Amino acid sequence: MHIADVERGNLGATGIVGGNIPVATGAALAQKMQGTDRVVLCFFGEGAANGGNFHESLNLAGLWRLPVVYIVENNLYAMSVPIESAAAKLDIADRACAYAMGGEVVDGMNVLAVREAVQRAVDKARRGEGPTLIECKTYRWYGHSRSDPRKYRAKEEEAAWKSRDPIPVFADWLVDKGVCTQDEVEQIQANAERAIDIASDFALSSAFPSPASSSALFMPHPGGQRMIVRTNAGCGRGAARVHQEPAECLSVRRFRKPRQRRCDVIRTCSLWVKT
Ligand SMILES: Cc1ncc(C[n+]2csc(CCOP(=O)(O)OP(=O)(O)O)c2C)c(N)n1
Ligand SMILES: [Mg+2]
Repeated sequence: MHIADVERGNLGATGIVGGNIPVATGAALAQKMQGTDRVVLCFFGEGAANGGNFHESLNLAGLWRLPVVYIVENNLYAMSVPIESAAAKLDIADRACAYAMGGEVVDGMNVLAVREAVQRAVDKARRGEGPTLIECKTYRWYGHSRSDPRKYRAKEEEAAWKSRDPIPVFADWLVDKGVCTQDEVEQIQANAERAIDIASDFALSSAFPSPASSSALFMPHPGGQRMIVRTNAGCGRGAARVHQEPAECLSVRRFRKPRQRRCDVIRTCSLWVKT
């Protein structure tokens, strides 16, 4: 979730729900002021659309005709809260007219429908015709987090959405239309899994940066820095010794149960080290 790649134009996610919406709006204002033809795509959930950030941002984007496409992934739940309990109107796209921009509901399970809607909105923004709000009706397979038992929704509802999983549905469509063969689809799948394996192996086997070289992983704390450790070499003070030699571990705050991931047992713990 919390990823960013600024060099490639990904300004990152934020732990503040809806916090990315004003950031995207500011980025779109920058594009307009600099006269580029770049268009900002801004993704968020339907829960975020009930926050003030959403309304303030869309108001300014509509007023200033900014080159931004707001894409709300309406997966029916904000954590555990069903949209019916949180919004008086169930189509978020209807809110676009309040800010003088186009609003469109799209089947978020249909890859090509989403692509076409976004392409239209991007073309419009490039013509100087301002922002669009696209609402993708979709679903989230799993819980909001690993500790979410999903008691707020029915297994039948989950199964009905899962039967429309856009990845296999789109793969079948490609084969049906003769765009590619079943073998090619399986090869693409295998390549994707391999890329994920390589990336996660690289992450797990990489050394932790030292507090001096990174501000991202470490948070200031009186007397030291908070450090999040993922390790298969023990937890708590042991992990501090492995990753932070010769830092002195001040205290271990918590650790989660070991979990099995492929062949590694990974423990996650949070501790403070003296630097
Ligand atoms: C400002 C703020 N309020 C509350 C939270 C806690 N919180 C994290 S996710 C979430 C639900 C967001 O709902 P939605 O945008 O629909 O995202 P989804 O749960 O579908 O991923 C909440 C309330 C937060 N991170 N930030
Ligand atoms: Mg949601």
